[in-house]
Amino acid sequence: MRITSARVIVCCPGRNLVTLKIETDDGVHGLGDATLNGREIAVVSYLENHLLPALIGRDPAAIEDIWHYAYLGAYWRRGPVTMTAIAAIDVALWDIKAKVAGMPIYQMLGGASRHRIMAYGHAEGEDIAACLDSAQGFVDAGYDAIRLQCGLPGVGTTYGVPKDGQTRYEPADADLPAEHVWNTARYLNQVPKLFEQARRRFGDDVHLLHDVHHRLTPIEAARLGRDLEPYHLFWMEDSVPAENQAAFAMVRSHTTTPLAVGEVFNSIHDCREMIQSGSIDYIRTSLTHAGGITHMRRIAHLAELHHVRTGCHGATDISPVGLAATLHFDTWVPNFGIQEHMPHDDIVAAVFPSNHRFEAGYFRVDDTPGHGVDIDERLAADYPFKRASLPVNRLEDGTVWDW
Ligand code: CS2
Ligand code: MG
Repeated sequence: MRITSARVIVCCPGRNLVTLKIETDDGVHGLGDATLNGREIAVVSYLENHLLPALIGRDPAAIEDIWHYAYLGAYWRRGPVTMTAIAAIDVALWDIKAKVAGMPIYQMLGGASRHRIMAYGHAEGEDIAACLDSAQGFVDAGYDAIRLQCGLPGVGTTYGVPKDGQTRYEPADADLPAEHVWNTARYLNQVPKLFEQARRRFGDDVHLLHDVHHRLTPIEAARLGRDLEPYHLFWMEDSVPAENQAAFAMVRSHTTTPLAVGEVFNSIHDCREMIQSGSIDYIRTSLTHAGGITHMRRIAHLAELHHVRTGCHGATDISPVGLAATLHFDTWVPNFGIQEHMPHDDIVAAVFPSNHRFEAGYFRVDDTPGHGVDIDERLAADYPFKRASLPVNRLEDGTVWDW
């Protein structure tokens, strides 16, 4: 069996999505997700100019060899663009291998470790009351886990809260970066009130999560973790910017609030220290941005040795292809924690018909060979790429800050 073609399909059915399609001389094709929110065309260029030409004529079954050819062979290693490109190839090859074997990907990995996958939904609102009303909808829908994000008094736009007119939160909503304003003090005062009211309204059993989105210093994160302890969160995510892995040990030393990190990571080296030092509880790396199934498996095995569970990134900038591959990974991985779920618009489901099911807060994959997702290329062509940039965040004095 040989690879005969490898093409990138870029479309924008409500948001930009990048798909790699690898075709073979046996007529079997595989799809991978190459979406990197706000940097899509960089990944397209890396694939089309540096990786895909070298795939033609290769054996698609040689996944490990092709992975190392793309990673070690690049010389300039790692980074989100490189590792998203490699991930797209990896997932497409796993899709092909599983289709040829007549098995769903989770069976190729070693079979199911669970019969359903717990997901968490995104409750959000411009203030505490609106956020809790949004959360009520998830409770009524049967979710066992809900992320809470709310606006801050006196701060115009903040992460995770739809702006006027947005029915669903999509941060990459402007051609060039929108500029947001941030106030840490107001945030640190507001979030404990949000969770205190949430526990009062919803009780102790529902899992509650929160995403700090990289905006605190270690001591501020330590304070927030301690202030949230009475509300026993499932996790506090991305509490500090993660280049400094040692910062997580400092936060950990001050609080028992579980710590999650990793959606911006793209290799095991980004998280090895913090996993080995026991500084985190959940690793959030995604198959789409961290080298695909082949590399994500390595990260999960390291995490398993240190009581760290997975909590894969699953925002809408992970395409249905990336999500489906992740669900097969979640079905298999022994140290599964939770799966993020931000539903795509209906039109996205039309472009990417898929077989996995979602009901009352839980995913289930079926036994369709591969990852179970395809792409309607004709329909995709009706939605051409439209540049969209993630925001830039500033403090009130104009200092650029983490978004
Ligand atoms: C967020 C993401 O879902 C999350 O946890 O951190 O939505 C993130 O803001 C986007 O993926 C950025 O493109
Ligand atoms: Mg996040």
